[in-house]
Amino acid sequence: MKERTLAIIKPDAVKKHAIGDIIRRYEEAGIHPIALKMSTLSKSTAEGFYAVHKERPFYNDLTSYMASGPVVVLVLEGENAIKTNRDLMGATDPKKAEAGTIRAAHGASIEENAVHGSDATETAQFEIGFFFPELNS
Ligand code: IDP
Ligand code: MG
Repeated sequence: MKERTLAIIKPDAVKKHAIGDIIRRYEEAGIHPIALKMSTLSKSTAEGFYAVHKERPFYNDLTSYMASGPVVVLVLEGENAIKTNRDLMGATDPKKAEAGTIRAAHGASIEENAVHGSDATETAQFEIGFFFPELNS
């Protein structure tokens, strides 16, 4: 099933100059960017995006980190894009991420783990609309 997912190349991966490598992995996996922008999120934008995590102990650190430098936000489209991207990303903790995944290659820590990817249909719809309201039908 052709679907869409939201991905973010996080500040640590942008700083390491891994944008090109990460987008190449999306393209090789058949999940193609249909929208893309680079910007530095404000703290309140990061808080809104991660509102689902607001009760978690790492929420304040996570949202400060996400606002600490430029990110690349992408909508990816392809067959089973949500799961394809989650498989490409690897486990949240880069130390536990399978070899060959983006987080194994570029993640620095459980927080600075290189990429975000929507985890389900509903979250993908919310996240795409959050950054690209013009795309939501
Ligand atoms: P996911 O990104 O693999 O879906 P989530 O559990 O949704 O993982 O967590 C969202 C983000 O919060 C993670 O990607 C990571 O940056 C950060 N995070 C998750 N767990 C921890 C933690 O235990 N300590 C610090 N940051 C965390
Ligand atoms: Mg998540």
